[in-house]
Amino acid sequence: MHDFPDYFLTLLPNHNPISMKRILIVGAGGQIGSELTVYLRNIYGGHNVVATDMRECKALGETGPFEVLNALDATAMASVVARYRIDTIFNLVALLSAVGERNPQMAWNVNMGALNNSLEVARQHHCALFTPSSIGAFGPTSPKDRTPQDTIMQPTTIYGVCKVTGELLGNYYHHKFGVDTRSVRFPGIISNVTLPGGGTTDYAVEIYYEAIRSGRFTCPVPADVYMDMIYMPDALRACVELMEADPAKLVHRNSFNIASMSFTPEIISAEIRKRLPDFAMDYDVDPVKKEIAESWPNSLDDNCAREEWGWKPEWDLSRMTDDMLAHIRTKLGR
Ligand code: AKB
Repeated sequence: MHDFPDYFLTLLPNHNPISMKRILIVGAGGQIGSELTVYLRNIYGGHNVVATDMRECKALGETGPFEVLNALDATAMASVVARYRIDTIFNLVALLSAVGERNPQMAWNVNMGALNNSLEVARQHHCALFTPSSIGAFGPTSPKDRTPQDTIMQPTTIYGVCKVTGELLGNYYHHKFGVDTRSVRFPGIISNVTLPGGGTTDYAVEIYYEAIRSGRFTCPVPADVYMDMIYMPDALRACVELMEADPAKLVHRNSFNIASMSFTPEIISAEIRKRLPDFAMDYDVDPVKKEIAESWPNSLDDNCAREEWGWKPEWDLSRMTDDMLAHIRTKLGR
């Protein structure tokens, strides 16, 4: 057995002891990867989690191994996997929904190229593979409220098309080759370490920074559009809990709906105003983000994740708002 930090025992209360893993994170420099790397290193040990990104990333090299890796280079990916005797890959490479609409060809090439290489390397080197899907895998013809796990998926963005294709490919590699592929459909992720970039839900991160920085925010998404969101600590825990789940209990694999909170720009702004009464918000709606946001579900039904691997969110909008404002105040020195 390995020595794990004390909090580790409370991390997965309903699960078997955590297995030892040697993990590769592809695209570790982004919003999820920068925090997932540290989170996984705290659980599995720094030297067992290899962070990689296209660009040098000093901070990720301070707590464990870091390699510059282009996820579109399958040979280079396979060589890192072999060198570090990796058994689990987290592929986090993706151009997000709004930026994808500016260059659909590039979004397809990057998102599918990184996934395809991760699947093939996982197959050849007998690795498990986690790849996030998204609420963006749904589209205007999906049921809007409490969108079910298994339902119509006809997204109207290239990002969503990549996510649906990725889910199908993940299931295909599991059935055809026995690769242990698993995934969750992430809501918009709210965090205070690394900014997201190019997403439709990014406003829900930017609003907190601007609330502290200037006390005002111009919102690019219409006032009354609901989207599902999740706070980073819940998102990180979901990754580990799913990858540690007993495979015999998984009816689904790619990909699980998970949910924790759903709100509109007006609701999050009112929540901030409870703490900062002078906070003001106006709108300059971006037509691309409007169309995307309106095509996505208002909220997801996450019952399958709850039943099959014990998913349960711990953060709601109020608690997250307290935490976000406190962290960003410290970060900005205000
Ligand atoms: C985006 O807005 O594109 C992402 C997502 C919900 O997948 N944050």
